[in-house]
Amino acid sequence: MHFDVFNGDADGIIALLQLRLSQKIEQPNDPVLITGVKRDINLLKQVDVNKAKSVTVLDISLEKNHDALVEILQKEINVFYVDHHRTGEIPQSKKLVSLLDTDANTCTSLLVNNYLNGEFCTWAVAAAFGDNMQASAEILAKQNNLTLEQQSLLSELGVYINYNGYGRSVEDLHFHPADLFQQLLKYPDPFELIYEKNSIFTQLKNAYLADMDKAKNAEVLFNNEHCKAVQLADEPWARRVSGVFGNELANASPNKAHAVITKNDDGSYTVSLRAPLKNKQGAGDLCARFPTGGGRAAAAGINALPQEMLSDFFNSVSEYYA
Ligand SMILES: [Mn+2]
Repeated sequence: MHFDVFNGDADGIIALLQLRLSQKIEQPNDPVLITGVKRDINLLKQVDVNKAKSVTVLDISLEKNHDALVEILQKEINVFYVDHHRTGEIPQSKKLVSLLDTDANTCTSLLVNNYLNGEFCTWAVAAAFGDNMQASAEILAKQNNLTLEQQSLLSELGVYINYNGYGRSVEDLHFHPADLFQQLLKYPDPFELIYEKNSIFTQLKNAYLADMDKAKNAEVLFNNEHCKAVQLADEPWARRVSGVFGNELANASPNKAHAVITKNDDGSYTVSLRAPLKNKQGAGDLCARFPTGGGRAAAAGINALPQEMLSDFFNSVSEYYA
C-alpha cells in the first residue's frame, strides 16, 4: 500500500497533484490519502506502518513529524519527503529520499516542480501564489511566458485553494482537502478548470469573496509601526478566512508584521503570524517562544495562546521587527 500524506493547503494539494499527474514517475496503485486542515500537520503518525510499503510526504514539517518518520523508516518503508518547513534533525536512512529546502522564497510545489523539470509548472505557479510567494511565482510565470492575465488567474486559483484549507476542523471547510485534490486531478491544465462554468474554481471564488467581505470589519487589537494584530470572530467563516486575510493585510503593508487572531472555545487564542513581507524572517522562532507555537520564518502560528500572554506576544513581535 502507498500512502500520500500532504498538507491540506494549496501548496500541499498542488504538490501532490503535480506528482500524481506526472508521466515521468512511476505511479502508486490506489494510494491512501492522509490530509486535514492546514494547521493539522501531525499527519505522519496516521500512516499504518503494518500496511505501508511506501509513503510520500508533502508540505508538513519534518521536525513535527520526526518520531513518526523514524518509526516508518525503522519498518523499512520507503519515504519520499518534500518540504520547506523546519526540519529539525533529519534521520539518516537509505529508505529516505528527501527534497528539503527552508529558503523563505520556495515552497513544496516549487521543489516538486524542479524535481519534475517543470512538467506542470502552471500548477506550480498557482501553488506559489497560494502560499503567498508572489515573487517566486512571478519568476516562474515569466520563465514560462505566462501573460499577466494568466498570472492573475493562477494567483486567484492558488489563493482560493489555500483559503479552503483554513478552519479549526474539516467541518469548517467547503471541501475536504482529499476531495478537493481528487476533483483537481481531473485538470492537468488549470486554465481548463478556471474557464469551466460552475466549476470548483467558481464555487471557491464565491465563498471566498463572501467571507472576505465579512472580514473587512475586523477589530484591531494592536497597531504600531512594526506590527498590526486584528481579531476575527470565532465562527466558521472567520476561521476559514483568517489566513488569506492575513496575506492581504501583509501585501497592503509590507513593512509590518501581521497577526490574525481568533478566540478558541477554551478562551485561548489561535494566532496566525506573518513576518513583514520586506523582512521575511523570525515568525517561526517568535511563535515557538509560546506554547503550541511554531512554523516557518515567513509565516507561523500558535494553536492555543493563553489569554494572559496576548500582550506579551504583541510586544515580542513589535520589538523583534523594530
Ligand atoms: Mn507550503
